[in-house]
Amino acid sequence: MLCVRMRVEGLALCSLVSFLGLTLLESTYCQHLPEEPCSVQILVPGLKGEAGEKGEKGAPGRPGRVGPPGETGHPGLKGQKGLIGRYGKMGPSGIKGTKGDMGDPGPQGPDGDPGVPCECAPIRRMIGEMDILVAQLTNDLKFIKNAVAGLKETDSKVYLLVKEEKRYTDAELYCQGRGGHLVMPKDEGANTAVATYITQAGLSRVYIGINDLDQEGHFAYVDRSPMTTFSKWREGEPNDAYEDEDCAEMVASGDWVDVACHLTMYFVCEFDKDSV
Ligand SMILES: [Ca+2]
Ligand SMILES: [Ca+2]
Repeated sequence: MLCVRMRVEGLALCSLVSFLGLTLLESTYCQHLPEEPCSVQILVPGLKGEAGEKGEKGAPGRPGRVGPPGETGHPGLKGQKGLIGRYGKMGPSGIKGTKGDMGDPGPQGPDGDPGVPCECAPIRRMIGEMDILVAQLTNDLKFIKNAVAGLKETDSKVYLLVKEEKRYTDAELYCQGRGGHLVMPKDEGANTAVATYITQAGLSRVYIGINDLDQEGHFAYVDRSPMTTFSKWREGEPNDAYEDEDCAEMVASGDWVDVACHLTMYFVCEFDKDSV
């Protein structure tokens, strides 16, 4: 330790220090000269001492700094197969495939629950009425088909050859059901028109609207209008053969023949043009 201090100043300063009560500081600085505190002292190092005994092994030092990277090592062995990865994102839709074959029919299903009892009478009645309507429509359709097949018309009449074999009265009812009668040729022109009609159809005979049902031997038209001057009976007709010929047919030549009314044959209806 080096303590430099002027003596005079030291006296004054030390007095001040003592005065200030800093006796601790004084004893520290001037402990080697108790008689003359606060004198100048020069301390010289002593001789080098002998080597001390080897100390005990010190505590482990701190870890050193990270060294530079080493050389690349040889490739290691292939590792084991890893776990299955997560599903990837859904890819875009593919092209629509071709339709496959129809599968086999499945097994029959179980029986259904029993139905609820209903008031069937009205429904049955309704179904019956519908059946009648269907029958009527079927007949109408047949009529239309006949009509399309070939109506024949003159200035005042429309003739329809019906290719359904019917008895005389049924044939007349058929024509009446459509607003007409069995054909009633009342002049040569009308008779020729009907004759041509059946000839062109390849037929040899049809019912016409003439009969003597009301009074034997007195032929009249089916609408009960009387015969006038015109008639076209084939020679030898009407002969009422077997006393059973009260109806009339027209043959391909246009001549009339009285025949039995229960025969079934095609027939020709006529309709007034005004009512068609
Ligand atoms: Ca007769
Ligand atoms: Ca006859």
